[in-house]
Amino acid sequence: MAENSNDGLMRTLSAATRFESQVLDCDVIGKIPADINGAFYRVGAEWFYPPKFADDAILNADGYVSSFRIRNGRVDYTGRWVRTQRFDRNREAGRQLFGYYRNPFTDDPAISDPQHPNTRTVSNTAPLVHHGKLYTLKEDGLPYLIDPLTLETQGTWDAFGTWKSETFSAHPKLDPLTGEMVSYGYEANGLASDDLYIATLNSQGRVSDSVTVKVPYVSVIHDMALTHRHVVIPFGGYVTGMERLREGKIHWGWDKTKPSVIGVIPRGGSARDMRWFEGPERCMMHTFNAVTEGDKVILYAPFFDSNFFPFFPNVDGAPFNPAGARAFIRKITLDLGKRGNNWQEEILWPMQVGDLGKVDPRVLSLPTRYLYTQFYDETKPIDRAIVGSAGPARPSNCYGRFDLETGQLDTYFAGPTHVLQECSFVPRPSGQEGDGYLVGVATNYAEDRAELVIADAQRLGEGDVARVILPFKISQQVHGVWADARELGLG
Ligand code: V55
Ligand code: FE
Repeated sequence: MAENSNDGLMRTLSAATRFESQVLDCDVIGKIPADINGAFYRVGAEWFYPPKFADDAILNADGYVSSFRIRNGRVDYTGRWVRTQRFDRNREAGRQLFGYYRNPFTDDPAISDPQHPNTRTVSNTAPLVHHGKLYTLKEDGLPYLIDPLTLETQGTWDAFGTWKSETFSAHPKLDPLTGEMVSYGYEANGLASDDLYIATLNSQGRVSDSVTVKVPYVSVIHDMALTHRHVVIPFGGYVTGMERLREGKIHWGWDKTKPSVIGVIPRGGSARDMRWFEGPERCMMHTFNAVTEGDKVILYAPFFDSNFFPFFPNVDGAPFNPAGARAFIRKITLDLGKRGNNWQEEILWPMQVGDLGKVDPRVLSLPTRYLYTQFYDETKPIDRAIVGSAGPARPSNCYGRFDLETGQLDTYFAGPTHVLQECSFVPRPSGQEGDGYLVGVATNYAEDRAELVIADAQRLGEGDVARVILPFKISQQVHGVWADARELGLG
């Protein structure tokens, strides 16, 4: 897998750090801007007990939540396991009771209620901050409520009884103008079900509108996009079914003959308003943003050419092809004014990028100028003797700000021994789009530790303004989010 861009994810995630920790008043290099007051929440995955099957997906490892609380230029770090039902049952048994990723038929016989998703979800994918609460998310179950200060797990959440799906996406979208959340659950009514539930939640966290539609085929629907008028649902390539699950296989296989699909439904629309567009083979995981312009829906997303995950095997038996696991920043235009299928796709920058992208949350669903993501810049110096042995083959050494207006790329370079995880955007209060900071964790392979880097998002080329030093490495995050202190009443 040497050239596979997810090599780093595989390796760093398999070495669990396992402990819970709190570091008060962390060492800081540089100066943390005084206008930053809030917390950077991260969610990732580590095996508390080793997996039952060595070839299982790392996506099946236990959820771990962490936070960097920043105030008055000072930082406290906290990291804890998410106490899911599954985590507690494993702890009771003293071993791993759960089998393959999203296949309850491979669980230990001690699990008596395998059909209920919340016995299995590991809540390891993304933090969510909405209506003054913090949650951890995983697309195969319900959110877990987390105390934003102590990171204690406080149980599952079903939008106060209003959420009508067994699952809840790890990537709901927050409308910055209305305070609404739009979210969805796929395989909404049981394992391999073709029901897709899409719902709007009001600013109090209650479902105000929902619809259930049938998908063209059951696939990973990992992320969505939101415009001021439409909900956009991309997926493709991965397939499942009760047959493969009963055979004891991992939940997903890759079927290169399947089209990629984008569903578009007006916000508040009914099932008959849903339109499905088909495109070429693609692995459609994360989005940046989308916008509706007249009759056109325009989606910006770092999609892969083909299967990104080596542990979800090709259904035709072909070996995993690392060359297909490459993400590029794409612009996909769908014309709702035309009948039938239409799909225009353009690659906006020639280089391969990491697929964990962000926009300034103030422009989510709205016209957008800047996309941010991590990528590997081969022209920057890299200490192969240090990173090469322990780190990934294509280390993300830069954060990029990709300017959709001018085509310009500004880069933050973390240093020759540093590998960056996903960034998050910290808006500067009352500023315009792009006015703020990028924060993200770097693994420093020279010092064997983690550092939180903070860079001015409008001056990425000047390097970071501060680095928060942890005296140890921390686990790979899947996703993170910045929360202003006022959003969670942190003080
Ligand atoms: C993804 C991550 C997941 C998952 C399904 O990045 C897809 C995509 C961390 O868990 O379960
Ligand atoms: Fe994700």
